Amino acid sequence: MNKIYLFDIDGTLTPHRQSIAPEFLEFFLDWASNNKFYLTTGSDFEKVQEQLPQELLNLSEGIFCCMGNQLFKSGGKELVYQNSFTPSDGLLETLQSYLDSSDFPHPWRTEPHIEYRVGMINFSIPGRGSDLKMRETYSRFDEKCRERLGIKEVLMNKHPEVDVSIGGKISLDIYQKGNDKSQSVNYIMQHDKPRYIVFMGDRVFPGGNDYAVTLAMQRHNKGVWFNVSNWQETKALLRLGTLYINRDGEK
Ligand code: M1P
Repeated sequence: MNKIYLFDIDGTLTPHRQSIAPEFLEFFLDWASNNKFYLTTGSDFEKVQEQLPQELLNLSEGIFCCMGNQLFKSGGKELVYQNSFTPSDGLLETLQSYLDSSDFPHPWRTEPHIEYRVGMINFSIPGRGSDLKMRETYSRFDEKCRERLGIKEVLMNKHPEVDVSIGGKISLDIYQKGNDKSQSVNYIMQHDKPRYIVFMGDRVFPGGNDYAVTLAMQRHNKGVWFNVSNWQETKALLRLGTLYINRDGEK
């Protein structure tokens, strides 16, 4: 197999925590019928199913959830592997201290603030129950105060056993050091052995949760990646891809 595509979901195929846009879905289903691709996300499979229709999941080679700590095949029917992660009491105490000290107003918050997923936890000051409006409110607050960046830096210094990344708009993903999205690339390289991988994500920069994918691609010396701002850019890139023939002589 020559080429495998790998896509992040939130911010790449869909707006954050929202369903795929109908006009993109139509295009992507057609594209997906002619190309091999995997999905990789910080979210759990339940959220993936909320955002992408089963028809599309069935066309994928696999779905890496929870930062690559869980892999499903056959559209979600077959669990291939999963990792476990138990946060230490010290880590949970540090998270609680941030909930106590954050300047984000308490009345605007909704529980839970910690979501236990396979191989990771997700921590959110405004809470996982935030509606769209509160997600935007916190996102603006965070852009101004850089709260999540501060939390990430402190957590990684104080708890060197974990890695922390900023995935979406209101939360941080926390998992055992090294158990990040690079697991997706390592799996594909070992099992599919493609000549190269094409990756698209919206957080391909140091500190972003897609960055580890590109580091793994560099280690394997395979592939190209694109940092996109939204699904419209992903669509434009996929359309461009059909316009040229690459050095392997394939479209
Ligand atoms: O997939 C990207 C991120 O999507 C959500 O982020 P947020 O709720 O902060 O916008 C979360 O599921 C997060 O874990 C995930 O990395």
